Amino acid sequence: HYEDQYLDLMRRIRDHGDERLDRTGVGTRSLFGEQLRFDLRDGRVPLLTTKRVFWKAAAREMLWFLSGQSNIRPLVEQNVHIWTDWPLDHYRRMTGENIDRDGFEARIRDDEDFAVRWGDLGPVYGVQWRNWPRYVPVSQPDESGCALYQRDPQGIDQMAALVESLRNDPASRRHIFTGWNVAELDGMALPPCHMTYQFHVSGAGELSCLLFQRSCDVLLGLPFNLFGAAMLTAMLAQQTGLTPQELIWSGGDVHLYRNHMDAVEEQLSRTPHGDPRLELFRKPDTLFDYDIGDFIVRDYAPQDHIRAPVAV
Ligand code: DHF
Ligand code: TMP
Repeated sequence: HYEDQYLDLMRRIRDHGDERLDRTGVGTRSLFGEQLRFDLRDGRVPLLTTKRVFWKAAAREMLWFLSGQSNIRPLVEQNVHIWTDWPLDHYRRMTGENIDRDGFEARIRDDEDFAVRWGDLGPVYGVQWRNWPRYVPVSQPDESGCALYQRDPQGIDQMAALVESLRNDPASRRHIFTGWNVAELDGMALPPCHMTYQFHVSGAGELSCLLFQRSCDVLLGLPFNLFGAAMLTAMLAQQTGLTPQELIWSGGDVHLYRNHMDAVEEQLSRTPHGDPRLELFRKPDTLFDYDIGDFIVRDYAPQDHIRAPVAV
């Protein structure tokens, strides 16, 4: 079963991972440099069956990335809570106010000014994907070649460029987009984890995705990241007249948090079953016109959700 790779990775980190103290203070066990491969043909999707994965939340997150936004407000409005803890932590530290999560989300939802002030994650994924900063000269270069540059409000749309290159130059080895904008990492709530995506078109018109993830929370983050990458590959394939072939996931620091160990044991006691398929109902005009109702996962009958705390 495709999911055995995931469970084997979990087991190997549990048994052989290097124990270390991480940024969050929770502590992890980690392995460095791992790879997983998943077949994407005929709608196959690497969605875990040993626990319920809220794939619609992952899908809404991917659509939010594609919209170019970085404020959590649209996610909160759709009852997606996965990004709330970081702005919430920032708000508590800046104001000293001990607001709870529901109260914070209610203010984000009901008060636009509050959302603008406190709900933004900085220039994360969507901003870099759709609007990577570009600078244009506004003065003639002086004798040493120096000129003044101004930020062009219209940055580089890496996703639109990707669709174009897949269509017009399928054999290219440069089908890449990345969120890792070194100059802007400081302003991000978290530097991108799933940071670089490369695509490959086979001679037979099949599209594969290679994702590099520098840091991976195997229990909570990875199930979302795998679904997101498979969904993105399906959308790109549909837009460019290709068929999805394979997802190759590769991870840098691949870890289990110490406070996830009971959840990990529970999940490892279960056996994967089933063969869910991702289906797209319609073909929107562009990569940026999908909405949540365009996606359905068939034959997904997972085992119970396993609750675990996220390290902030
Ligand atoms: N930090 C850490 N430490 N781990 C992460 O996985 C992570 N992921 C981020 C941001 N920062 C992170 C964004 N993605 C959950 C899933 C994905 C995600 C953030 C959080 C999560 O908590 N999932 C739970 C609950 C999902 C829900 O309530 O909808 C899960 O069981 O899948
Ligand atoms: P770091 O920036 O110190 O590496 O912490 C980021 C944590 O979030 C780390 O545990 C990896 C995890 N993560 C994922 O696994 N997937 C994601 O999509 C995101 C945003 C974070």
